[in-house]
Amino acid sequence: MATGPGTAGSGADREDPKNEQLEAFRAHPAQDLLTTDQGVRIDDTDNSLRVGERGPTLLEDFQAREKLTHFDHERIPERVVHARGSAAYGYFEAYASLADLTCADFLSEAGLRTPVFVRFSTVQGPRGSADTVRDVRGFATKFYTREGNYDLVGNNMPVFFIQDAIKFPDFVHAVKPEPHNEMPTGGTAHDTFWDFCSLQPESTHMLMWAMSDRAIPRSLRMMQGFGVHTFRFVTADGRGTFVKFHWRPKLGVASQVWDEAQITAGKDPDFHRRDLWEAIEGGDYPEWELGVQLVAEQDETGFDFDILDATKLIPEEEVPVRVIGRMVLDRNPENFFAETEQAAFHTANVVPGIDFSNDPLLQGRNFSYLDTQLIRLGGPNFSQLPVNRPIADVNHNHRDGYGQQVIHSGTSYAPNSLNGDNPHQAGQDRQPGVFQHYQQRVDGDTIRKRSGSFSDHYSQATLFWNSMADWEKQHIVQAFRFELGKVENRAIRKRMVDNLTHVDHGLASAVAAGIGVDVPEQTGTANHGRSSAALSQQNLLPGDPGTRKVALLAADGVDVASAAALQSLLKQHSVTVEVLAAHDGSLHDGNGEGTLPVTRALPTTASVLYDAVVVAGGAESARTLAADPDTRRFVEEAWRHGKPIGALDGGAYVLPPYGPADPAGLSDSSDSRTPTASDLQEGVVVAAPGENGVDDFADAFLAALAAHRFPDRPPVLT
Ligand code: HDD
Repeated sequence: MATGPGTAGSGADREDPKNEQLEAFRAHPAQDLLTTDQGVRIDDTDNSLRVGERGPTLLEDFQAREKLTHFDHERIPERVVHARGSAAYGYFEAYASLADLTCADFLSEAGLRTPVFVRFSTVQGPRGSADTVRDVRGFATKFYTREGNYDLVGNNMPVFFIQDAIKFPDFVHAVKPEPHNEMPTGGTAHDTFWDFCSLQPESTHMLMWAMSDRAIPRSLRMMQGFGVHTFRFVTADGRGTFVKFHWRPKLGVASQVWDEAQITAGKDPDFHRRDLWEAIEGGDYPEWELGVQLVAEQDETGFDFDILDATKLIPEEEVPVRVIGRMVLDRNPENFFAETEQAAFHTANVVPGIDFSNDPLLQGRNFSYLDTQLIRLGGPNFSQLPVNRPIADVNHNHRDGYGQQVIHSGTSYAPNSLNGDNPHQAGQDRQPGVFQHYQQRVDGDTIRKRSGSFSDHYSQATLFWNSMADWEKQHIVQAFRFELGKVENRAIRKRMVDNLTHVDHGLASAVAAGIGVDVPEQTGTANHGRSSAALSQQNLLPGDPGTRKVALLAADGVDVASAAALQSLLKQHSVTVEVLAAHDGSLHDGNGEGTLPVTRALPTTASVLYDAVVVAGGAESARTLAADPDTRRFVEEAWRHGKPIGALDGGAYVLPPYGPADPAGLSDSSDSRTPTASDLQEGVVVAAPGENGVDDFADAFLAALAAHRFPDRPPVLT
């Protein structure tokens, strides 16, 4: 087992057939002489071969030519969408046999583990764009099953912008940066995107999701995933059941706020990538449960929407989600290019027991993914790349092509007599482990027309809006105002507002008021008043603060004992406390009783990179912090972003509502200045002086962390 950088700890040690397969392809750092590609040992790679010390370089220098040529060819085209991504390996574990629904082997047995590779992504931005832009997140899972690879290529939102794949190039041309100036990077706040969407009302439901906080996740580990389309489960005897797939994060669904996301994009453009990587390296393996919504074939048309329409979800109140297994990601890739970049997903990579529906978006995707890999990965042999290789045996008559890695012998055609007609075909009779398409009767005229059952573009957008908590509604309005406020063309703004009147008149009016558009008349479509609790993030918080990151602000004179006690108490709940100070190194205790190691110097980090902030105890430390503009900014930013804020004994001076205007006025005795519980605003926790102070503080602070945000707290400090 490799142990170099990027190889996670215990997760790498479990039994894992995919990992064993990858090991054969790993090249560990050589402890030997440098060679050329041909294995010839090299004496010097720093100087090219030249005529005299100051003379021209010789063409004869095969070493320089090889080195430069390889370098010149190191880049491949990035993905046309979802270019920016991060990935990890892990496993899926089935909870029970689903043999009554599907013959898929990986769902056939309780406890059966299947290796997986999951790549998360943003959609709009290029490979080097920031993680925390407002965008849909890709959630693509490759299951290396014993019956071949199954790819579930989903997103963190359950619907999509368009209904028919033939519109995808139009949509992507509109969402990508403007063609003349290649702006903006990573976001949708520009004219072509809103021009397209305002003219394409089928995008309205997805726009509601994209303008909600779902588009600015706190972490890739705290997002739901959805297969989006209706697929089919198929049993061994050919019976079908429609199925929608849901991934549910164990850590709950949590988001940043928009101001925070924008600052994060500058402070740490790799925020999500780093978070995923560090969680896995640290043994906090992210976990999701896989759920399914099942619809019997005969109930296909029993909804007030079409289940083949990818702009619709099936409300969980109508069809509950049945949980069928869990997925754990416990191993980071070792080489970003080889694994994350070369991973090739394809919606048509299905295994026996899983099949398609006639969703026209899915049908088109089934063409596009294979097609795109041919140009991106340079030919038809990309499934031989280590990350893409199935663990199932591969036997076929495909030959040759760029990058062929296999030395095939014997025949490559069927039928043949020279190799006993091998590899032989399984035949049409149903056999275990052999893919057979679901048999459906199809009858109709050749027609280029959308079904009438796809024509209601607003009811579910309204359902989503109605299901939001007040603060979620506010965020949606603010997001529309931000995005449309950046649209130069006023007619586009107006057209979009007009569309929103069909969702909810209050929403349309609130958006209009912010972007200089006249508040529209109430139009024909009245809000139907229905809602679905499952759609609100308010109902999806974990109730467990595990893996959150807390900043403990401190200075010399800190109360080391209470700081260390807090670190250890929160660690028991998998919460990390990092000590931040003006300088790196360590801090001296005010009582001369020891030192507190500093995790990071304040200038190297930022408030937005933490879930919460605590001001350490100790009067001298508090006095220094209260006078420090960087500390005040840190706390104020956390406050503005609705985060839990805490203070250990004495530290409350630093919290702006309680601290003195003139820090010089601080007395050495902190007790008299400690605010009482009734003074405190939501999400503010202050330790009471005394022996149990830190324990009680830790309990209350953990509860505040689990609540994630306090959107009702006044955003501005008074
Ligand atoms: Fe797509 C990549 C998800 C519609 C064509 N798509 C891609 C990825 C994800 C999705 C997660 C990144 C995979 C990876 O990590 O490598 N796409 C979706 C979802 C859709 C969807 C959930 C709607 C339900 N996509 C869609 C349509 C088309 C495509 C309708 C074309 C007809 N998607 C592509 C692509 C990409 C891609 C151009 C770019 C890179 C790649 O495939 O491998 O083929």
